[in-house]
Amino acid sequence: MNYRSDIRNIVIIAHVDHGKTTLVDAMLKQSKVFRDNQIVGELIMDQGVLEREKGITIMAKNTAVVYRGVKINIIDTPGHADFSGEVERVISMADGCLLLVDSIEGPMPQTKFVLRKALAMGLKPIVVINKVDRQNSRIAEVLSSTEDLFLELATSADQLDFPVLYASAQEGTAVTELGMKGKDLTPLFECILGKVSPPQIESGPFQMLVSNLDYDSHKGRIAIGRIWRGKVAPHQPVVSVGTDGSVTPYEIGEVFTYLGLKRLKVEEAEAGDIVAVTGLEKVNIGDTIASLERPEALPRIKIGEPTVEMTFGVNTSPFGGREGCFCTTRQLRKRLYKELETNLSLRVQDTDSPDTFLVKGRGELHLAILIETLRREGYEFEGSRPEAITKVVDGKLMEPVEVLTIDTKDEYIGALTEMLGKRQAQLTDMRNDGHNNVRLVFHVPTKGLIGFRNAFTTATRGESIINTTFLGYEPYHGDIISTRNGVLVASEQGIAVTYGLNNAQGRGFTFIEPGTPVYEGMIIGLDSRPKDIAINVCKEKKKTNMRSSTSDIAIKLTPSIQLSLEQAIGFINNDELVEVTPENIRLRKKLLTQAQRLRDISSSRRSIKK
Ligand SMILES: Nc1nc2c(ncn2[C@@H]2O[C@H](COP(=O)(O)OP(=O)(O)OP(=O)(O)O)[C@@H](O)[C@H]2O)c(=O)[nH]1
Ligand SMILES: [Mg+2]
Repeated sequence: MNYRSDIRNIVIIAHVDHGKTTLVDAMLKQSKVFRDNQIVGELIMDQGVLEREKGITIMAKNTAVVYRGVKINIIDTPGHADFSGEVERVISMADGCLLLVDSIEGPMPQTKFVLRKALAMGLKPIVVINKVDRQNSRIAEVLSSTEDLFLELATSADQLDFPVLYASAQEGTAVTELGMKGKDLTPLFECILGKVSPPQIESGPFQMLVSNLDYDSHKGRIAIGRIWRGKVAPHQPVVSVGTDGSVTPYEIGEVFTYLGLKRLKVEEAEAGDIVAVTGLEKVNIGDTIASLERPEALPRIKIGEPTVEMTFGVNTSPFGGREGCFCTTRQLRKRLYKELETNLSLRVQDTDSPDTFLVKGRGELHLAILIETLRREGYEFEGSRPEAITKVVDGKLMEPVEVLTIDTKDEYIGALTEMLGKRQAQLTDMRNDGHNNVRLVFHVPTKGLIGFRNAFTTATRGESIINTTFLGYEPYHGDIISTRNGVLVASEQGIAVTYGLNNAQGRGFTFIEPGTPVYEGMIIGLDSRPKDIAINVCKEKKKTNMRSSTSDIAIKLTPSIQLSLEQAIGFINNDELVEVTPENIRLRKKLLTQAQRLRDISSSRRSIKK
């Protein structure tokens, strides 16, 4: 075995918001990959539109910097548990990892999840306690709980011997000893060079594992991954080895390596490096690209199973097809199956109904991001309520369970434990810092978490932070009875008017403003009572010749509640749907007329009696 001392491959892992992308910013800026006058902004790697809007990383991405003549390939990953599949997808490209831990929050459930993955892959971790510039940081405690985490997860003694750095990604500084004044990231770069092993390479015919795909309108499909053996050059004949071992011959088009945000065209790349190659029209993530003489497959990437499912179907509402560019079953089906090529933890299945598909993901946010992406591309469709995916093991029904961590204030403990009790959550830990801040940890079935975030934000007035991570499958805990109130349903098609909406506000909250087109069966608000009620929100006030002193006073409506897409899919019940178009998100009853809904209730009562 040989080593390539001119390269290091690292992946940056952490819980959500602990500062991974900010640290990559600082590494890029300090390694001078930009021109002096170039304006690059913040969170440079978060280039996706939704990443920018939400301020979170959704896709793992590659970049590289050069430090003292050594190229450091850096992979930034998302920290949100719903995108764990991205970490699993790219982790095999690295030899070492930077494990970031927030100096106040300390190790969180996702810190544990990603560290376990990294140690299982045999990566050499460097711990970076980040955000040391923050007031109230608890660095000593955070370090000690990080050490505990390593003790719990390490599979060999040498994994306990990890270097620790104290950093402020925001200020672009890192130091090796607490109390030292940071100047720049030199200590971090030095630590990467000194502690992360250079890539081990095997000489012999070319072999690379595809970890990502990209598209270019001229170049076509671009396969990205690490070369494990040999060399690759433009026009080289190769094969791709697929899931079933099938071998497809290709000729490499161009070869690129990374530097900063650019891909550099090169004449040759060698084992140990991370490259992008063109010319392989049908290659997939997980496939191996290899030489003709030794077409051997590398181990495929292992991705965790999805835990939540919902249906996507053609929009069957009376407004169907009005606002979208792509509204047919064929278009929706094609787009969903295409998504599988890059969204590895997603699953799509046809169902008994030809215009409905079952889509499975790693959480509500994972599915919501997909819906939002499709909607912005011009797709129009309807989605059902997300459900936890159960499975039968040895004849026993099992369901997914998650660890729920809540950072909140003392005064909300009562309300939260009551809400969560109804959702079958069990409190496993509670820590108070003596300053009115408390961390609550629960084990809760995934089904109990669906729609919980809405209720949570309202109950804690937006003052608390919620995090979830997948724990495992446990025997089914029993059904949860929906605690949501009934909804206000439009009883007629037309345009909602102030007078009609005012009547509706007499019953509860409304979701639409006057002037909104509605159809019979569309949900326009939340009832203050448990039962649904149909209301004619298009009804105008009767015109009379008589002026009455009170009734002519202009009606003032309470502003409507605008549900975001994520809130909408968490809000609906099983007999309801979310209608998604590029312009609107509407909620509706599956059965549109009141007569149909009444018939349905009485027939389900009859079947219960039997
Ligand atoms: N005070 C302080 N804030 C920081 C520091 N590093 C990051 N932040 C802030 O923390 C927030 C999250 O930073 P990101 O870099 O997006 O975190 P991330 O780990 O990439 O988040 P995800 O990719 O969504 O998991 C941003 O508001 C940053 O400005 C730091 O060293 N000090
Ligand atoms: Mg990020």
